[in-house]
Amino acid sequence: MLLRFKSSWELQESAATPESVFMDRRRLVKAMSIAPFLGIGTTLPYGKANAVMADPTKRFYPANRNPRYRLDRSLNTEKDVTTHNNFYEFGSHKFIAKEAQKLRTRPWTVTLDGMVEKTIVIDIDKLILKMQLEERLYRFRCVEAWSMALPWTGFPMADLVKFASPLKGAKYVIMETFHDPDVAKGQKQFWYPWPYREGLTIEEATNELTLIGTGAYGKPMVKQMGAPLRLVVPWKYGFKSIKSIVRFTFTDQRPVSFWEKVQGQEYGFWANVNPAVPHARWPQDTERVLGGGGRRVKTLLYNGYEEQVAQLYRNLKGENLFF
Ligand SMILES: Nc1nc2c(c(=O)[nH]1)N[C@H]1C(S)=C(S)[C@@H](COP(=O)(O)O)O[C@H]1N2
Ligand SMILES: [Mo]
Repeated sequence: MLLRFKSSWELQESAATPESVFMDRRRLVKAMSIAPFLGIGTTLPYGKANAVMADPTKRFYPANRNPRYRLDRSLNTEKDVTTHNNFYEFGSHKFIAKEAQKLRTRPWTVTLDGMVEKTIVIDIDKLILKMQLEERLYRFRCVEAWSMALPWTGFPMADLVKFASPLKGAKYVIMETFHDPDVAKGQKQFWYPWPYREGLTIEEATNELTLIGTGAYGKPMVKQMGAPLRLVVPWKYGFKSIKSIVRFTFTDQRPVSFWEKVQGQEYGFWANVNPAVPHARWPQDTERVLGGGGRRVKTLLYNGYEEQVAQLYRNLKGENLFF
């Protein structure tokens, strides 16, 4: 059935779906005007209107690449990166991609709270619309000694911190993943302290490298990689880069993160990459490149980002900076 464009949206709005799914009028008009196949006043198949509504941020991809961030190695293929994942909510192995498709990423609400001027609760698409997306090529290193290099899309976390207006006394930001054991069966494993939680100092969160990832390979983030938004901190071990975030809480207390609660001796707060400091279970001097047929390369201090981040840690004495 063909409907006039406007009335197809009206039909949507009267449907029994949570209010938060719907874009407000202003954004709707914007979304319409940028989609070349959707001329206002023309007709379109109902299904297409639905597709735009499903992820109205699609039009921002691919974002312009920021040329400042260069790699010393070739990019992994999209397949390498989307078929080998850590996302314990969907299973404690690497092949969770199919299971992760159960995650519903629209509607998605993000809360910014704690030591902020005023708590903000915002729809993911409204949040992304406020931010400037860009593409960056980064290395990524898991503590399990595998690594990859990929094009992320996202926005500087510094912009999110600014938007949140933290109070002067705030020193850390805690991030939290969704909690829905019916969808994410891994969250039925009661011995883990769900939801997944991670933290950064405000200085780390506002470092130029720190991204809130919304996509990769020129597309919105796939679910197994932590849609619709995740952290990307390339100088730290992978477990710091928390996926599918629903909450940012500003605080003056250093948080205890998910893996630190599980095994504090092995996974600490700082978790900066350092080839000279072996982990209890994995030596860290070299890493296996995903999709590289077993190829190993030397691991770099701060994963190669020493220039951008070393100053964050200069005055921290007596801290275990590397786990
Ligand atoms: N919510 C959540 N975030 C997470 C994890 C997880 O299990 N749950 N695993 C972490 C670990 S150990 C790594 S190495 C990276 C993996 O990201 P990737 O699957 O995109 O490579 O996600 C991190 N973020
Ligand atoms: Mo990891």
